[in-house]
Amino acid sequence: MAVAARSVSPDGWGDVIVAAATPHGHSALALVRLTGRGLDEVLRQVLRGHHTARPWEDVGRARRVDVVGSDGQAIDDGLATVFRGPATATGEDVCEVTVHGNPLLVQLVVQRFVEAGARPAQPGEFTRRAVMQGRLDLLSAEAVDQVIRATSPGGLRLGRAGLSGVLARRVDATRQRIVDVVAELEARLDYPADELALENDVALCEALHAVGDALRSLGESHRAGQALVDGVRVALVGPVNAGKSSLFNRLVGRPRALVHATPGTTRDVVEARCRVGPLEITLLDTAGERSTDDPVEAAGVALGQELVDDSDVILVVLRAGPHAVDDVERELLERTVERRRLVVYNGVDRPHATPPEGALCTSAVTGEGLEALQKALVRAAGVGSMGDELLVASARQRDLLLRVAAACDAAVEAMDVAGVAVSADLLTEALGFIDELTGADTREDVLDAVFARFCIGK
Ligand SMILES: Nc1nc2c(ncn2[C@@H]2O[C@H](COP(=O)(O)OP(=O)(O)O)[C@@H](O)[C@H]2O)c(=O)[nH]1
Ligand SMILES: [Mg+2]
Repeated sequence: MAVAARSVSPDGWGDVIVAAATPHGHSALALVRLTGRGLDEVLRQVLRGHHTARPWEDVGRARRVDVVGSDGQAIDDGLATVFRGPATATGEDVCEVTVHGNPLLVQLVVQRFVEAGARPAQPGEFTRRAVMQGRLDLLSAEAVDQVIRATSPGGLRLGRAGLSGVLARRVDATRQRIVDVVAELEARLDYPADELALENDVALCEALHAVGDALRSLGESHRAGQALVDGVRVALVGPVNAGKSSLFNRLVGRPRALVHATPGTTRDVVEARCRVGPLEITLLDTAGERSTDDPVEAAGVALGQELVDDSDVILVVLRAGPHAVDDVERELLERTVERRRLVVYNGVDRPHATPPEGALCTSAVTGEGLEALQKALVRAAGVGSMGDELLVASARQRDLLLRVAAACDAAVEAMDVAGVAVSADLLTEALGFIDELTGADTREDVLDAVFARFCIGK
């Protein structure tokens, strides 16, 4: 979503924006934030201090205030704190007003500030201001969003690491290494007869390979990073009566889905969240696979398939036998072969169960194999044997990291074939990608894309 045209003052500050910084809902307190040039003028119309005439002049201290309507009546009372830019969250003057946590009240307070000259903020606009004012680089801004969205302790750690600048420092160091190589290549172009050139070529190529490899593995950590921040959607599919709903209940830890020996019991898609190892997993239980004359069951099967297409991991639940693989199972295995999936044979407690050797096996009745299944789910989500390495959770970051890595590889190849000048050009292009990554090159469309997914008030 594009941010509306802003009137920007000579110091680069934007117009006054306002938004609730806490979620819509009933709570003890809610926070309304404002920032921008001309903040005092807005506050002067809306805030009435209990103990001081102009609470906005009492910088950095929470002051008791009434939020006053245009009729002079108090809408609510609360605390207001004003911070003066540039040493603030946005780099501009900021005011935080705490009121009672009623969504209707919050709406009235925001509306009142708008009447007094503020503008409702766009998603992420506060953080965007911080980037525009040089208070945050783009990597840290994305980390703010990750800290807010994280669904697991690992996701929180990842976001916090981004905020602390670890990722930015790693990227800066890489940039410097590439700049050094470009400088060396430019020197070659100026002094082509340098006798050391050949020997140095090997060292340069090794340096570039190392940079490319490191960035590629960082870029590829995106799947694990995203799983930790956003969680993972896992859909259970399989023939009727394989035990999908029973396994679903086992994983969720409570009898959430209906289980019955009657085939076709599950019709609607049932969704529940559970914690599996380090991850928050959203499990989807679907209607069993079979051709049916019942239009409601058929609609359930179709809905299930749509949601399955949208999930990160597919858990194919088959009966542990004894029986040969039938057509329904064969078709299901073929249909999901390209997807990230786990095949589990359920019902190993039954007499004569004959699951294939080495397969993942469970009993939803005794709980056998559940732990192994949970571990396999975590691995399938890409969060296998992770140590404390740095991860990225933004697709934008992944794409740019992989582009820089590819440019480094191409530059190495060009050294032998197309020549040093081409290598230098490719690396200069790579530096452009790095600048886009960190936000050193803050193009409006890049900022639009990054902040569109933020929540309003952040
Ligand atoms: N013995 C045994 N029975 C199971 C197991 N899992 C499910 N069942 C039974 O199989 C029937 C169908 O189970 P359900 O979870 O509704 O299957 P779904 O159609 O795949 O969702 C029920 O009677 C369950 O009690 C298992 O691991 N062992
Ligand atoms: Mg079921």
